[in-house]
Amino acid sequence: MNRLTLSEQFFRDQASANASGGLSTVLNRFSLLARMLASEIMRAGFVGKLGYTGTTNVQDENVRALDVISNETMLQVFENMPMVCGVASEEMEDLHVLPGGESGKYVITVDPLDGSGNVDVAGQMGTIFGIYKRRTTSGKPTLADFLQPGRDLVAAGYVLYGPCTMLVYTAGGPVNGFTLDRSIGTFFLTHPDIKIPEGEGSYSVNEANEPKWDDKTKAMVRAFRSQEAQCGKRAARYAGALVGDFHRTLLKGGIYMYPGEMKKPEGKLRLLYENAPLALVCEKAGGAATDGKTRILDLEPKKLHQRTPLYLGSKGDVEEATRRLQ
Ligand code: FBP
Repeated sequence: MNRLTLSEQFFRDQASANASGGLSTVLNRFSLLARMLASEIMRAGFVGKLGYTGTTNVQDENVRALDVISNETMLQVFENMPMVCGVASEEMEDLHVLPGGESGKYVITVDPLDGSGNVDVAGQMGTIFGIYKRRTTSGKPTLADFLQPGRDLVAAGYVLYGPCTMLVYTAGGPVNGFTLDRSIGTFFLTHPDIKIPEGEGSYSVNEANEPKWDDKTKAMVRAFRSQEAQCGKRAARYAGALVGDFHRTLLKGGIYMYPGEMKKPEGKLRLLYENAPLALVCEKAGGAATDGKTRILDLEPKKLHQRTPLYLGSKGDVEEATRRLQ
């Protein structure tokens, strides 16, 4: 079967978006990053890179060797390419100005290695990315270039590292999924124009957090668990990696939840480089995403590492979960 390659699709997207040509170059860089990290992750066990570094990141999370490697690889891929002037990364406290990108008109938001807790158990992991046009017109990028609502994303997507490596993205149009043929290092279109199913699938939440939730959240999750949700019966699935849980939800339907907690109402997941990019992919596939009250894509970020609760998946599931939380 004559499958489209990722590069060919990028150029089609660029033409339809009347982009200047820079966007496809940026997207091609994420394809390169995906192939490099897929290789790193596959070799990590052999080269003793599965452990912790002994340091903590800005999120006060223990940092694994692969978190550092993934972030450094991402910087190598995007430094000295004229299209991108700055990056906001989960692994870096402040925005990072990319050398050689001063005239670049894009900024990127990246979770280089999502689900890194799965690294030493050969579980699913991912990379999540968003691409914005900078708001300032020249010079070094500022916070204003990054603190944009998700609805202003030019493109967004994720890479899934699992039994196969997939890259799924939207440039404002359809959501297309590509699978890596490792033997020739090329992504091929395998999932054209993905649409999230309605009325079926799984609910995905870490139920061990139930004691931390408020009563409305407990009751809402219990409705899904007890098969009493009006949107239909759901299986329980939780991979412990947002990208893995979302990819299953995108293809099979249902809902992924990371609720806020009584002591941490903002929850765990980060708006700029986790929730907003996946919310764009989800909405372009016909789904929905809220923080339990507001559409994720309408949230105006105030800080680079701002956290929000996340309800992401089939429109009927997300609307019901959100309704039950009011
Ligand atoms: P990072 O690994 O990038 O920090 O992402 C956070 C995350 O690992 C998600 O991938 C995953 O869905 C969630 O945390 C799991 O959290 P918990 O272990 O509390 O259920």
